[in-house]
Amino acid sequence: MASSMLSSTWVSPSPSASLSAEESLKGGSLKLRTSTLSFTKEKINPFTNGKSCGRVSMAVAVNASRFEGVPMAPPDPILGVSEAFKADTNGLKLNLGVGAYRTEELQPYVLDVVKKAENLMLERGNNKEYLPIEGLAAFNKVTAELLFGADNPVIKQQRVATVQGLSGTGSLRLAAALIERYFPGAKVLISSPTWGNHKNIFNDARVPWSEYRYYDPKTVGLDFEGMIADIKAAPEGSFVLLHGCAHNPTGIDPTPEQWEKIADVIQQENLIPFFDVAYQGFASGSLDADASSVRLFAARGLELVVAQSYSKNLGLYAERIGAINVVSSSADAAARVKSQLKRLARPMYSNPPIHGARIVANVVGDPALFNEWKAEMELMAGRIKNVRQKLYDSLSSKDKSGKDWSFVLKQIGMFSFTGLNKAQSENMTNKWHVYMTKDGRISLAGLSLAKCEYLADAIIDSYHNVN
Ligand code: KET
Repeated sequence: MASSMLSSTWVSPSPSASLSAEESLKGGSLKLRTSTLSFTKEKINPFTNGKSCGRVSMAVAVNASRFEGVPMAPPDPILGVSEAFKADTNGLKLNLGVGAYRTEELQPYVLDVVKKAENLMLERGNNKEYLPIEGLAAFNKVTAELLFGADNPVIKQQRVATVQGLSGTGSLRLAAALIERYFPGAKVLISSPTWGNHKNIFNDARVPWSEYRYYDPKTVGLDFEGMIADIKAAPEGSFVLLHGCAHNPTGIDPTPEQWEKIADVIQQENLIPFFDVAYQGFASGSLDADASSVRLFAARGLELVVAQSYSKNLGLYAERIGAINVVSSSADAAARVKSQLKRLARPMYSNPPIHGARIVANVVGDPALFNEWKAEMELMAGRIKNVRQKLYDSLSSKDKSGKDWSFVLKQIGMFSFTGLNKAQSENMTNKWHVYMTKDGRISLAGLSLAKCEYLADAIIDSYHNVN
């Protein structure tokens, strides 16, 4: 009977908890049950704004929702922008929110190599059996090779534990779970600013984090000294989250010399590098050049963690394909780490999806398709470079204030970090129908040459006329 199923299991009460009264008023459809549970220790739940679903001290009508204590969540700062964009009926609207590649016609793009890889699957009559917990072996092999280079000693010596993950996000989440379980109390240092979801991932995994300086608004460049000082000050054994290339949201990467210095400090201070590689090939157009930061750390014999994503570089956003790689100092440690990653994955999602893994394995594992992929990626990276140049040209010619817009050209990857503040970003959306994240980031992958002038007008207006 529904009225007797009052959920007291959401927060387990202390042994002193007592159900003090129960009333069942029969008559009509109304049944009331009044109960009081007392808890010795009240837990503060960050998601419920102080209203606990478990603490019950009220009269509940059976037709009232058991989910009364669940408040409305705010829209996601990045994916929520796409939802708002869809709802806008203005013909001028432009979605520069999520980092997703569009054609010059602003249409989503499925790479030709992806279609070819999918045709191969059909020809081969591949089945849909469960994958092992660690994912598709052929994928795990090629993904580690793509990252480190096939001849890298870390691969030859079997020191990399690679587990297929639910794209970049799921792979980061798995690594966070590993940190939470085997490095209790260890902190993750993240750049300020960073991709919005990093904080969510570590919060949900209950891994403490703090920020290191990264972006200097005065120079619209890297605050290298601040970054080094903050990393140096981190407690020994902390993880340092680094964007392998094409830093999101700033588009500002350290130079090769700066990477060496970052590695020096991490090594000296006994910290653990943790790379997020979501844009391999998208920064420079070259897969190898974009992996050079990770390879530099591996070449020093450091142990490191690397999350990979194929959302952007193969356009496999919705296939949720990526990997977590943990480089250990011995093959033995790597095998143990892998066993624990599998143990963490099994109760979370059991095993990963096969479709994207097969696409990657087919493309990277076939020399002809691999070369075609590289050409298509250069094309995508090239289109973004073209709109970057045109946006800069439009801003420079239209804005008569003398402001230096050259930072647009210096930034790399899918994004431009415009320096627009929250109110200015809101003006971009409310007045100009340009959808973007409120931190001032625009995705150039969602911009066409034809829309550059319009966007420049919107940016100039927002920058000069809104405080
Ligand atoms: N790391 C970074 C730095 C990143 O920008 C993204 C995605 C991811 C990981 C994860 O991507 P996945 O699809 O899980 O492999 N960023 C874009 C999309 C998003 O926010 O989910 C974005 O910043 O627009």
